Amino acid sequence: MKVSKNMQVEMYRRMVRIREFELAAIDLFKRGQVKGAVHPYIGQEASGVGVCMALRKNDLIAGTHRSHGHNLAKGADAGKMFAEILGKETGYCKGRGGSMHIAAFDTGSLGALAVVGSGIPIAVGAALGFKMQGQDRVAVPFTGDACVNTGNWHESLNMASIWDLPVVFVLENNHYGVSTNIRNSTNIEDLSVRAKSYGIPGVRVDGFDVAAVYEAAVEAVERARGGNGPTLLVTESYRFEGHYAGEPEVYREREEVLEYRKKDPIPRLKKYLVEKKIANRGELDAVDGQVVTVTPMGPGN
Ligand SMILES: Cc1ncc(C[n+]2csc(CCOP(=O)(O)OP(=O)(O)O)c2C)c(N)n1
Repeated sequence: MKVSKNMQVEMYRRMVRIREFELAAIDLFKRGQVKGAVHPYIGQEASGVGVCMALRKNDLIAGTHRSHGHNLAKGADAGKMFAEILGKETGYCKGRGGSMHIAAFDTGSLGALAVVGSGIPIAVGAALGFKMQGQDRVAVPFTGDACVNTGNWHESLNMASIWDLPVVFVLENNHYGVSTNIRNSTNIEDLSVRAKSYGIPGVRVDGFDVAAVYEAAVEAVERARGGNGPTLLVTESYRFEGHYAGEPEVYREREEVLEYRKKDPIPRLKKYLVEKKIANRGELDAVDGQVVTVTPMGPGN
């Protein structure tokens, strides 16, 4: 599939925007300005952006405790998100939800839900609604790898499969559920094979490659929108930060983190765009410059 220059530069812009947002959120947390925890999406940007670029504005997403990136990728306003994280009335949920429960209905975000697996049946319910009302919309629940052994996950995949619901189940395998490596909780390496037991396609992509994620997502979204049922899309990724900001990370070696950091999706895309002469460095540096203006102060502060 040919991804246009504008599309690739937009992918770059959205990923940098998420990275900047998360760095600022970590900073606010460390300065004691955030009540509750912050779970950074740093390292996983290509997954959320690749998927959300394949969606229309009125398609819906449901998230997890780690969903700042999903919301921003779907087009949420960074100022209203910061305001929410800071518990302000001007936030998306009037400051009542905080970092882990941001719902941005204006951009199709049903909400981030911190109880592992709880967003999935909500997205499936939305998809059932679309089908019953004859709407050609798609619902996308984002989940982490720790979710694959929850009842919600299995029941939802089964129900979406038997009713051919327009869902794309996005499973972001960052290899850890808090401190537990997926190897210690699940006895298969390729999680996409689980799709087979529900009679739906299972696709596994490099979650550091935004174009690869986008292409796989376009195919799954078209399938869902065309009435042909759900797909399980596994994006192989890694979180570069701890489970939450300030978490001591005693369960993994520094070398492992540094090895994965070499796959960083943002410099990777920048290098690709420059080397293939799709965009010039100055143009992308300008994107970096624009995004730095994201401010934690938000509207009405
Ligand atoms: C039902 C339930 N059990 C346990 C927890 C505690 N908990 C919070 S995050 C988390 C791990 C989540 O891992 P994963 O789903 O892989 O997402 P990631 O944090 O890697 O993005 C757990 C077990 C929870 N929130 N909900």
